[in-house]
Amino acid sequence: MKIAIVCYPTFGGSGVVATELGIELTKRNHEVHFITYSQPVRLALLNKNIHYHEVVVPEYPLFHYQPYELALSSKIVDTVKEYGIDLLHVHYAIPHAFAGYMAKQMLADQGISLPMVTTLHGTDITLVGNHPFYKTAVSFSINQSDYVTSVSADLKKSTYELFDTTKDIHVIPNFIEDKNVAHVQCKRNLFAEDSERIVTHVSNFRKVKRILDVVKVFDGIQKEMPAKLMMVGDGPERLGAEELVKELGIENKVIFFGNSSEIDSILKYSDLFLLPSETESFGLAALEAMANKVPVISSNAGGLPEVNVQGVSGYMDNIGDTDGMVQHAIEILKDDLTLQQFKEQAYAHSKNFNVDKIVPLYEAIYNKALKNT
Ligand code: GMT
Repeated sequence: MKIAIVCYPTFGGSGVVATELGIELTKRNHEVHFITYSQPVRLALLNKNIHYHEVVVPEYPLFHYQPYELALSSKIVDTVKEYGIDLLHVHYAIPHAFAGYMAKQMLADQGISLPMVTTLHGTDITLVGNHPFYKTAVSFSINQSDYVTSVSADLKKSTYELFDTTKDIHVIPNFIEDKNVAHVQCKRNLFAEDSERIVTHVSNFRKVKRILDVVKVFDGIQKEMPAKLMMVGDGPERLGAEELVKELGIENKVIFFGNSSEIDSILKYSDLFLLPSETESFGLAALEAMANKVPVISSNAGGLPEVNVQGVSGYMDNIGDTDGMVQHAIEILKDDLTLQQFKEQAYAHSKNFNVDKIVPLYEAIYNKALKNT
């Protein structure tokens, strides 16, 4: 099958899911064409079945806002015609599903049918898409998609609650490769003493991630045992977190890495992962941690209870309950035997989301879309 994937080319979240999915599809003999504004971060073009088509939006002084959707829908149409694409899969509703719909219409006008699958990822529904300025167009694009998937049952529920749609939504969770591989080099001794526990957080440091809670929980942990905090990622809340770290006098225990392409190597030597988010449709970062044998302390927001199992892969507390999170973190980190048990349990649980179980669910949707559109 020839599949065009439209996504954001970003470090985490929907961009990573879309890129990893595309790469996996090529291993299953599909031809994949990424259409986006820059090369997806995790995409290495080493495979004859992977193509990348850049959407260029020429700057013109008349436009206060440059018309990305227009350039994207034109690019989709041109790519479909040039390469004989069978199906379009858009990740993140805004504006991709809308641009996809426009492309479908332009192609239909030329007698070409293009089935479109839309995957809802989270903030396109819960935060951004729900804004009154976008809501009408997002409802329309969901309803016009041939098939709609969401990354958790919770996100599916929110979509029905927030949008005017009765569309069938298929839940296909985020997925992960088996990370129990020896080739990732462990650089633990560069950052911490053997006696210290390593606590890690990875995100885009947006408000929804509650970065200050990460620092507060770590502060509680380091009062009870020697520990270091690895802060991986970058975004608007970083400055506030750095200030809180100084205020608490724990600068020598916290490392801000910025964006990193060495997430697996950092997770390999981590003992605990913190994800106290305000909202999280799934929590891919938590799953990546578990796959690297790192137990997770998270909030119980959104789809996180579908990923983190209380007392098994880690613990969950209410949003903002940093005291509860500290207590649960200490419960996991208190001795080597307990920590090892949680590490193994987290890893075992991550296998439920193995790429070989989840990617065929997307293929099944593609087959249905091709048959029924
Ligand atoms: O978490 C983010 O802020 C990035 C965001 C995105 O849209 O790229 O991630 C969302 O999609 C991921 C992949 O499906 C999910 O695992 C994240 O939970 C989800 N983020 C939120 O819902 C906040």
